[in-house]
Amino acid sequence: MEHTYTDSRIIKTHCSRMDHGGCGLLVEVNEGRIIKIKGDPQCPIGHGYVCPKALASAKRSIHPDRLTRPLLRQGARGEGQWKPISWEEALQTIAERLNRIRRKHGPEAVVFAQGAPKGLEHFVLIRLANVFGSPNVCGPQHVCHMPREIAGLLTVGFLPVPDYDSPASLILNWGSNLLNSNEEGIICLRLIESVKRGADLIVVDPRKTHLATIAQNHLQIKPGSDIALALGLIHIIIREGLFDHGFVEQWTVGFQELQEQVEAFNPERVAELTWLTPEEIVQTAWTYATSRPAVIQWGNALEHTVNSLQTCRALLCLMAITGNLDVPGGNILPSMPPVARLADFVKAALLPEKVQKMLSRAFNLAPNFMVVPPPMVVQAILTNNPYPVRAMVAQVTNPLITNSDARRTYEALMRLDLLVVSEIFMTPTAALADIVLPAATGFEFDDIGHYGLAQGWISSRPKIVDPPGESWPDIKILNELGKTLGHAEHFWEDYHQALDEVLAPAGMNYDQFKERGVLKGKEGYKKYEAIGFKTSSKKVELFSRQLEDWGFDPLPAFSEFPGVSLEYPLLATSRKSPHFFHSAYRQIPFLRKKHPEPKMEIHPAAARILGLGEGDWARIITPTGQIEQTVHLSEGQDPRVVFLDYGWWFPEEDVVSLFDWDRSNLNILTASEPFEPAMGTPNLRAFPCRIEKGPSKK
Ligand SMILES: Nc1nc2c(c(=O)[nH]1)N[C@H]1C(S)=C(S)[C@@H](COP(=O)(O)OP(=O)(O)OC[C@H]3O[C@@H](n4cnc5c(=O)[nH]c(N)nc54)[C@H](O)[C@@H]3O)O[C@H]1N2
Ligand SMILES: Nc1nc2c(c(=O)[nH]1)N[C@H]1C(S)=C(S)[C@@H](COP(=O)(O)OP(=O)(O)OC[C@H]3O[C@@H](n4cnc5c(=O)[nH]c(N)nc54)[C@H](O)[C@@H]3O)O[C@H]1N2
Ligand code: SF4
Ligand SMILES: [Mo]
Repeated sequence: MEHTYTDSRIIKTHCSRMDHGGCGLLVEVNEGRIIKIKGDPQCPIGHGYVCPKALASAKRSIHPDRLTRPLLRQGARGEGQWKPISWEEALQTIAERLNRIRRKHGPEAVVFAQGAPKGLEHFVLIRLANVFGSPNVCGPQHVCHMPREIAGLLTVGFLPVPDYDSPASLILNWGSNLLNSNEEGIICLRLIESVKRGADLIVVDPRKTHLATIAQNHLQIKPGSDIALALGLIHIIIREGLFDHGFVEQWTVGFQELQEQVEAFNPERVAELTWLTPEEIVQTAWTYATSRPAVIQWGNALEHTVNSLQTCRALLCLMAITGNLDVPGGNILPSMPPVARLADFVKAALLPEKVQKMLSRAFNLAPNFMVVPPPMVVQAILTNNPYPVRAMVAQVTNPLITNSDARRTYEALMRLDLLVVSEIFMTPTAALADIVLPAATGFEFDDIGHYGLAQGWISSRPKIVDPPGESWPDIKILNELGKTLGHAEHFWEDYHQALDEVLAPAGMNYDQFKERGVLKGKEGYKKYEAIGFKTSSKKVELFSRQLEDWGFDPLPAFSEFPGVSLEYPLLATSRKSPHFFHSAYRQIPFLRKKHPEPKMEIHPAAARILGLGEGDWARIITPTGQIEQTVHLSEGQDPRVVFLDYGWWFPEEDVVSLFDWDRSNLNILTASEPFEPAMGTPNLRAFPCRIEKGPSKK
């Protein structure tokens, strides 16, 4: 019988926690349950867009497998035996054990870990670490955003983001697939609108994505060779005099050195390195340099090789010498609204020695981004080098699936004296914990979106429904843990005060912010004309003295990394799925039905040689490990390239196998070395592999 709803209300909010969030939503609620989710056409961020993940978010909230009570491990680590305990007991136990470890090994022996930030909890976690005295907050930023952000800070003094508010003449879409990823709240609809308004589109991607099919040009690049293409484009733009002479003269340093650096990257050489044709390279250089304004939509794929920082530097040089920085329709510096300064909110002043003490201190750049790359934490746990790490407090992360070299990550987590994991579902990582804390998630508590992400706006995400059972928002968990650890003076009586603290400089509290929905910074372009660029020379540093002082290449440079061999003849790469967020949501039938199994995409010609047919299981093997995925034949990529699915585990399998965490998990194949020398990025794309027919013989 159909249920009739009596008193339904529509609440305006912002999508949250299915990814980084952003889209304005109209959520219909009845009797405490979400019954319908629609995009809000009035939202200045999403323009009414809504994706499959958001449509599934109500189902996630009421999923029967949600964690609802704090759990204490019984028996051996990973045996899957738990005892429900009260929050009081959980917090007391964690606090006692953390304080014991702090007394014995020092506060740096406790690592605070988070994956991709979802909301305010990331910054409350950093605050807790600073208050506790640990310099070690661990996160995946070395493969997510920091290569772009740090390259941006060094080169132009900010992270340039694409401006879709003003029309562009050309979009150069490079290693990004907004149609699947809507990365960092840059919603794909904005890019599509810009194309419809007349912008030309060039896509640089080893795969024929949907965007590539609607583009004027698709450069089907060899995975991992983006730096060579960027240097090749700079070579032609300088050689042909296509650069913005006025801007280069007035606003850059190191142009001469850059010109010498790219001398060797002529179209013929670049064509060999990238599998493109010299004509494609020359034409792209001309089109990019002569279309004004032109915007580079750059993505995460550029941050997944040992050339991550230098690739991003090269793209910044392109934006600069063509005069596309901070102009309407180009790559701009968004001004943030007047919210609390990050350093104040995280109480950075409590730990002035943080940079000297971080596990990543040897990486001159890594300390700049507040977080330690996970491989360094793994190394310290396993070797006590540079010092012992004995405990991890983790939230919003599933490192057994998302860290490079997953098996070594497993060994490290097994070795800890204490692992606390805050989660919404039991995951392979949570299954190894001593204490699992049930977290509330999107729609279940008041949150602020995009604080600290430098996109120029923040959004409100008011609570709409109650969280299940005894689950708590991560902000509340951290706030209560901070007080239980004995640091009440640095925390709040009630976690809602954290939200008010962020908003205070804007002259409003959370209730007033909820009414506003989105708070944007001041608009305006070419801010550098008044104050210069925020670099030491006040100009764009094509040549970076700072990098030179630190012992790194001061000019965007190309370094070779392990290529294919007879034993490992194919190049593997990956991309994000539109239906999942990294390792999450495979337990939600609405999403799983759209993508039931891990799929490897391979060209029919390559598959034929290997005897593989559509739907077969195949083993993918690298020097680090082997996994299995199903075969999907696709002419969308070069026969020398395979696209692997990323983020797989099987929530339907049993907990003792850690939900078959190592059967199809891409990161069983990846290594943490070699890595980018300044910030530790390993090769997650463009790694050589071998493929054989049949499932693993486990
Ligand atoms: N090989 C390879 N590795 C990669 C990448 C790649 O492309 N290839 N991508 C990298 C990138 S860009 C990133 S950002 C990282 C991501 O790495 P992670 O952030 O570790 O990835 P997720 O799978 O999103 O893990 C988040 C976990 O948080 C849980 N969760 C969701 N909402 C909440 C909440 O509100 N509270 C709490 N406590 N938990 C919640 C989810 O159930 C999920 O298990 O992975 C990196 N690793
Ligand atoms: N649905 C969904 N949305 C997400 C996420 C998710 O897991 N699922 N994750 C979020 C996070 S944390 C991030 S960082 C972003 C990332 O989102 P994006 O920046 O879009 O990154 P990816 O999807 O990893 O890869 C983008 C494109 O790079 C291509 N590619 C692969 N290898 C190479 C290469 O060597 N060179 C070039 N030029 N291109 C290559 C892929 O084919 C793909 O089309 O997405 C965010 N949004
Ligand atoms: S793209 Fe992200 S923010 Fe937008 S509806 Fe989908 S999950 Fe939500
Ligand atoms: Mo990411």
